[in-house]
Amino acid sequence: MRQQFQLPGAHSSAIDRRLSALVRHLGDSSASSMESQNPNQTIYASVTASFNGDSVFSNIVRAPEDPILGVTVAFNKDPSPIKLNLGVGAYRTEEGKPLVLNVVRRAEQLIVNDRSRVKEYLPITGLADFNKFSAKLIFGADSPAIQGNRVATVQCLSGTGSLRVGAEFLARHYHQRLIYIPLPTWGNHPKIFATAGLSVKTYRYYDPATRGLNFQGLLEDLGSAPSGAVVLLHACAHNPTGVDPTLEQWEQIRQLMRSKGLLPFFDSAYQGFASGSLDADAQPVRMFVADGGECLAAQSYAKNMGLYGERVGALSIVCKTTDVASRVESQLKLVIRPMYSSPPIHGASIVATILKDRDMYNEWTVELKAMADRIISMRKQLFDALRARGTPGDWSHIIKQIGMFTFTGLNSEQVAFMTNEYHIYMTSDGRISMAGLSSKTVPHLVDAIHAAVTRVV
Ligand code: PLA
Repeated sequence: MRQQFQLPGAHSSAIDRRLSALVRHLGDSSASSMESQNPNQTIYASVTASFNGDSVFSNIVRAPEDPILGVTVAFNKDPSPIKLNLGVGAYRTEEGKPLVLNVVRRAEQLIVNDRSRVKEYLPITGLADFNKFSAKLIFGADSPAIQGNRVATVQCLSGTGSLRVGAEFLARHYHQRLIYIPLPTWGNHPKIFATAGLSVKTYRYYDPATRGLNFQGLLEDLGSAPSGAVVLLHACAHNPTGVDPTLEQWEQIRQLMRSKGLLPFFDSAYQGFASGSLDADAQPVRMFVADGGECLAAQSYAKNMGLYGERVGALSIVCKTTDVASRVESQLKLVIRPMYSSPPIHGASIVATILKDRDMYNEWTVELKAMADRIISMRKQLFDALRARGTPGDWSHIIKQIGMFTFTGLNSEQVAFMTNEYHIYMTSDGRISMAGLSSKTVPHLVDAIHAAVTRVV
């Protein structure tokens, strides 16, 4: 019997010995009982087979890199000293360095020095103060929904995790499984919702001809959506287009959606990054809450507090009554517990420390405004430089668009050319992260765009 354990043709006696020891160990315990149940198919056979050659995963097909995060993977492999990463939406300083906000460092110091803080598990719903202040941040301190105690807020893993928990909740408990997302939208949206089991449809949003909002198309598509359908709305600084509805247009969208009973699901990943004001950027969400109706909102602190890798975010579900909100929260716990049990403590403690303290909150708003202003100034510099260079095309959309990204209108061949010839990395849809640009790198980008539009058609 033991002969079965021999590896045919194996020359490594060390491996042989370890394998034999392992199989003996298995044979002494579980294997013998399995053998007695099924004498023709022993565990020995499967152990030797997997060591013999073919992996049990040998049929796995290699997956493509993520269209956004894969840009960074390619960028990291490029040895060129002039390379520039305008792919992922991550803020960089004028020196091209990632930024940790001073107020975040200050909050971290306080946390580290506070010996009463421990590392116990948070509740399933996360840090209570974090949830309370996050809801206030997006809905406003005087929000009727907060005052009426009818918001269920749970701490989640940044914006993505908040969207995913919201999607799972809807798939389990909401009568309509259809969600409408804008065309185009952040590339992860359709995957998040489809993975949760929702059916995903698009509504018209961007008009390539005007490089602006296709408002008519949007109204028509939402107008013909079935009653009760969920609608994903970017709260501000639409990704990838940088095109937002005006407040008047938001009001029309609100009226249409409420009249048809469509359920708004806001993705708020850039609060404060669009205008530099946290309150102004939350205005569209607050309009929908002010009418007393229900909605979902996913918040991320990745960009506006620079907490990318800390994975801090919140999902809020605004309900009609306190009782419904508390039942909703009880079900959110059932979604979260088998997914990741409870959220991490550190990032949420940073956010809560800052949001709770008036002085730190103010310091944050100043630093946030400085980031937003630097992005706005990069728009102006890029636009001016393209004009000065005489690059063919109307580039006014660069200064009209809002938030972290410019949707340049460059096609995928032009993008590939810029990457190959100029080592400039961006997503293939022509989106560039303005936050990755600096005064020093504008001339290089302008050279690349000029060459792309004059040489690659
Ligand atoms: N929603 C939108 C609209 C986003 O653009 C992003 C991030 C998220 C949610 C999720 O962010 P979070 O999970 O980190 O909080 N979009 C980035 C990064 C900045 C990415 O693709 O993950 C982007 O480059 O588009």
